[in-house]
Amino acid sequence: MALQDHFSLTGKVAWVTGASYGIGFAIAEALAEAGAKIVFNDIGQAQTDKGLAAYKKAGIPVHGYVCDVTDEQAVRETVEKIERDVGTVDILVNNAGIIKRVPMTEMSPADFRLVIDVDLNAPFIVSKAVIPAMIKKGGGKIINICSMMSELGRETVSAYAAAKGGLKMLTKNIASEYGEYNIQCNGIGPGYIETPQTAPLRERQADGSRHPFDQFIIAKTPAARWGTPDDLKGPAVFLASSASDFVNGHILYVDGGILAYIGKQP
Ligand code: NAP
Ligand code: GCO
Repeated sequence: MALQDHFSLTGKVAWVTGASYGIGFAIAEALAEAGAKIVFNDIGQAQTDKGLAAYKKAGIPVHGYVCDVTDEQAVRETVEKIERDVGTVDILVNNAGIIKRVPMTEMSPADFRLVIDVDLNAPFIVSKAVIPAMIKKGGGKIINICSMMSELGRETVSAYAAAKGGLKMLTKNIASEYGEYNIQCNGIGPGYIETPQTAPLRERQADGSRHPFDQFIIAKTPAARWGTPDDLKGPAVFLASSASDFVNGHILYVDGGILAYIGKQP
């Protein structure tokens, strides 16, 4: 097989969760460009419809489903619909996620549990739902969208860091438990990416200056810029393709070098 053919996803079915926009949408675009049939879901009909319109505008044929990824029954039913409408899921990208930025001592247990539910329990639920068919088919790819907070903490993101740290270890455990069935489970750890989720951290100040956190991230990133969803496209195609068949349990950080850098001297 020619080297470039290893990056082809032709004939594969890829499900990207929570992919109406943001990082998930960009990853779906990339997997489609590499030849995959794309499936996505969102939590409500309105958001799913917005996603369908966005994919249509981008010229990407997709199948969209309403599914709350924390609801195991809904996930099982969605897998059945995907298998009926499109085929067995070959590539799963556990992208759906939320964050709540609250000082831990002020955070309610309910909010803590909600973040853990979406960012950690849901990847377990969705992976559990697709692995049996992957085993029957002879293999598959699972990509969990981790975070800088899989490795680092910071103020106000205790639930998110706990979830993303757990997601790193869930990734390693799926790789360990199902590698013998030719299932590769890896993570992508984006740095700070320009999406709606980080918009509050980039808001211009009243005097037109950059948000203090924005300035902080620029100083902490060797590339001296925020990432964009497009920066994640190549890594996602690599981990979704046969080019990474001997990569398993790895978290690929796409962070512009944040984790390697002490930060620019003020
Ligand atoms: P985003 O803009 O907030 O989008 C998150 C997506 O997940 C939305 O489409 C959202 O749908 C969906 N979602 C949330 N809860 C869901 C549920 N229960 N069921 C189904 N869908 C659900 O986030 P993003 O910035 O694109 O991030 C995507 C992933 O990358 C997340 O896992 C995030 O933690 C991770 N990440 C982001 C960054 C960053 O800097 N942006 C960096 C590292 C990792 P609704 O809009 O309908 O709620
Ligand atoms: C935050 C940000 C981060 C990013 C991302 C970094 O509040 O610190 O939202 O958590 O979303 O996870 O990798």
